[in-house]
Amino acid sequence: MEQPLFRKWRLPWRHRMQPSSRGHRELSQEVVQKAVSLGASLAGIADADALGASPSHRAQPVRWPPGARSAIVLALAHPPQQLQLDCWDGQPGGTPGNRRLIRSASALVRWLRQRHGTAVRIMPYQIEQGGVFLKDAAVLAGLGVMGRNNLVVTPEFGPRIRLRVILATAPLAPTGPLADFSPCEGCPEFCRRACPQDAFRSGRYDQRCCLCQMWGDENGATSNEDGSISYCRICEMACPVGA
Ligand code: B12
Repeated sequence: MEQPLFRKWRLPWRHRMQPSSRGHRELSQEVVQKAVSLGASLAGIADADALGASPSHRAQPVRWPPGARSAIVLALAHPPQQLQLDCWDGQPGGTPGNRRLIRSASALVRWLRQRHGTAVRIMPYQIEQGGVFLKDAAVLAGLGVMGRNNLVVTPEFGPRIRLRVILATAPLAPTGPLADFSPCEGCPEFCRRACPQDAFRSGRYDQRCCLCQMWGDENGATSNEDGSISYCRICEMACPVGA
């Protein structure tokens, strides 16, 4: 029999706490503020059903934890001054930046359980390991919009962020999507023109070109002295938004 992904989702909080929509909004804001106080550069909430129906999840359905009602999205800025955050160093968690995101997410999970008795789960990074599509989550949570570089572009940090999602059974008011933010409109596409593999030559992002670049990176092109790997980030760094 399939194991429930939320071990504690039948906690009595459901009976104790039936917040009004104002209550949902207040709780949502409290969660976002807490996430930021725990180290996230940005945080937001997406409705879990809307996320399940988002373009990537429609194209490739994932195993969805039963009872999930909200997706809490955390972002950590990865600015050019802190390149080490994105070095794949062979340690658990992959990169120092991802480990920081995991630490913030774990602390938020503890807080949500203790303070609100909410059942929560940090979702894995890889889709094949049960993860969700993080960019779709970030867009629905209002952290940013899909840019022409195929990345989420935020007003504050452009596309130079890394993401993590926590699913929760609590009904939290969504904080997005963003209105009135169209950073790519009228832009001469610095990102697309800068791609060393010309991955946008067809007018759409071609994952195969990107993978070619990344294999090259693994084979030495951008390996660091300590053996860690810094994968290509040229389409992120070329973006003037939030720079
Ligand atoms: C597999 C993967 C890769 C693969 C394939 C990428 C791909 N897009 O096909 C490879 C290894 C090539 C790769 C490359 C990179 N990746 Co990657 N990758 C992932 C991973 C694990 C899954 C993404 C995936 O398979 N998507 C499915 C494909 C089909 O989606 P897609 O091409 O993006 O197209 C979808 C969206 O555009 C969406 N969409 C389009 N329009 C709209 C509109 C709305 C409203 C919504 C909601 C959605 C939406 O629908 C499309 C169809 O599904 C995610 C983590 C995660 N769990 O989500 C990170 C992730 C997407 N990668 C990330 C990054 C940073 C990179 C790289 C810069 C490499 C690097 N140095 O880290 C490059 C950038 C390439 C690029 N310009 O897109 C970040 C993106 C952060 C951001 N600002 O958006 C993520 C979220 C990981 C993280 N640590 O946060 N990646």
